[in-house]
Amino acid sequence: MKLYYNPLSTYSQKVLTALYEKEIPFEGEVVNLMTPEGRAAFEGVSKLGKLPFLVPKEGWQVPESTSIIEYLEDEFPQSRPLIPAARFAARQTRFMDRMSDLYLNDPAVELLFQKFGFRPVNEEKASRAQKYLALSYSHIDKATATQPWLTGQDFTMADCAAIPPLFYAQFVMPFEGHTNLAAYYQRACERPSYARVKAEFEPIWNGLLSAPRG
Ligand SMILES: N[C@@H](CCC(=O)N[C@@H](CS)C(=O)NCC(=O)O)C(=O)O
Repeated sequence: MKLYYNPLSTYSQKVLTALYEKEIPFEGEVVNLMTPEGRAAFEGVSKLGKLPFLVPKEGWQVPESTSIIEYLEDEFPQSRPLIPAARFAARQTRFMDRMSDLYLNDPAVELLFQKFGFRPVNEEKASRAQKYLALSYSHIDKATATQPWLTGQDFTMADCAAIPPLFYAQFVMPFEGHTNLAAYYQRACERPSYARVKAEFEPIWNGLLSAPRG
């Protein structure tokens, strides 16, 4: 099973966190979508051109981070579950996964890319992104006041989705005033799965921050 990913990509980090939680072996191939050659080569593998992308030895090749985790859940039933068996808890997990992708990950990336010049500054998009990010912060802060993880006592797909964007979100909206959110992210950093993901991407990120920009 091969995973096409980039260590800096939040959606790749979401799937890597799930793979490490589940202790499922895979072959990783790093893709660089920032260069025309890297993008063209990857579009030969997946026309969608989006990371992550999972290619099992046989059968359906899976794009979309949530679908990849659902695939892992079904195909590796002995591994640590990331979607609870109980229907209500499963629905909550899937709901928080969607909320994290749409109203935390995408806005954090929009603001980060505008801040660092990868996307043109657009006040309207920025203020919408800030609104969603603030709502997500409040929600996570409230949810984690009484439980360690987003949907309860267990680490789930919702946490795989929410944690990676929080690293970048801090650069555009600090956690100040959200002590439970800050503690939640700290807990995530101590979780072996995400700690492993972070150990791979953080040095690359720090290198980018310290590189001279023209
Ligand atoms: N909904 C997709 C989003 C994937 C996505 O946007 N990935 C980014 C990297 S984090 C990407 O491939 N961007 C390249 C592009 O949009 O051209 C998922 O959950 O996997």
